[in-house]
Amino acid sequence: MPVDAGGLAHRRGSQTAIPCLFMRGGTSRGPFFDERTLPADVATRDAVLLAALGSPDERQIDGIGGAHPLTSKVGLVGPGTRPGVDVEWTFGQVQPGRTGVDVTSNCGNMLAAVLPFAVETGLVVPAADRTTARVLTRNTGMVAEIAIRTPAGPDGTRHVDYAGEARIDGVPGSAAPIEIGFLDTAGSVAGSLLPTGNERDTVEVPEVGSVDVTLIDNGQPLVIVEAGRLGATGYEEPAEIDGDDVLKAKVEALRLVCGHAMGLGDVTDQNYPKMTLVAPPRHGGDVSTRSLIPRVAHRSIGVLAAVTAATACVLEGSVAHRVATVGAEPTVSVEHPAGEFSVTLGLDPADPQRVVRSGLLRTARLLMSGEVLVPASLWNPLAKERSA
Ligand code: NQM
Repeated sequence: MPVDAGGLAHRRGSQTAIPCLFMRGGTSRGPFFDERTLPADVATRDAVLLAALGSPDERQIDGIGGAHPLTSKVGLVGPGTRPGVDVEWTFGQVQPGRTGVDVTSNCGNMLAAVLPFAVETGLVVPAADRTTARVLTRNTGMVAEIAIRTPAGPDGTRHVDYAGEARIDGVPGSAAPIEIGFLDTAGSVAGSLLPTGNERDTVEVPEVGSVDVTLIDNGQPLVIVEAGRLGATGYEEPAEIDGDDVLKAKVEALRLVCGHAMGLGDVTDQNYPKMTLVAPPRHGGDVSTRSLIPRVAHRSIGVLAAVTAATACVLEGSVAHRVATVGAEPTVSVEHPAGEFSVTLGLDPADPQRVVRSGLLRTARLLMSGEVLVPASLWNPLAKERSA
């Protein structure tokens, strides 16, 4: 039987209990909800999500967030309402230490858990050993085709298979593969693949001087810069980057200037663009990366950040192309602190500089099924909703 996320939100003494599945998606994790069980009013919904994760406390001690951007995420899933779409979801980034639920950009890691969630909760009913669905990420209008394994058990009922042989760097052990194919991810937040129209720009930043960057968005808006240009090697451990206030100040100063150049305005309080420091590969891959998302170092690399960095590698003239060793191969191996991330790019035969699709492998796992509790003073599902 599929796990039922538990029906409707309900009162439990002084608290409100909300059905939720706690899932790992790729190298991220967080609670997933059937969005129909949450408050319809966005301000109340966001207050509930912040309380559920424990933000704005930096340690998220009074919630179930993991006190790091990668473990402080939520997924709000619902049935497809548009033609050709089976499932729709909204990704929410909740930052430790900050208020607000950011729904502006994508998360390809959390995306990996969406179809498993939909099967677990009966939104999608599997009919074969392999279930494919088209999933719309509402944040940016991105559609992905996703395939998971759904074998039949002894009683004939199909379930999500989490066990398998697929390994992704950044997650211990192995699990069942989840295949993700993206089409048309260019310009997810910045409006176009190259928002300045250039493969490489030179920007002036008082803290850094004159620096070459590639400003690009193939699913995730990125500033790509040679690590050496910021006084880094590009091979640092994430903890070294997090502990280097001088480097982080340079990165943030560069990010603010590039935010304007990308047409994103003042990005001081935004979670984009993310920053990617590149260097020549060292472990048999095509390029080495260190990501900041955007103020904390990523333990590996985001999914659409990897797609976007791989795309930059094939663009002659880009900062990434300069240090990368990409050949005619359609698969780009992006090295990161925990290993590597392979992205298979589909190039336009008429224009091999144009990436028209990308494919990659992730894994996910249902970690816990139950209810998350928030104070009923924030949301009382028995009473008329009020704005937070
Ligand atoms: O870029 C981190 C992650 C992400 C987002 C981030 C992601 C993506 O690793 O698609 O997956 O950049 O904030 O989960």
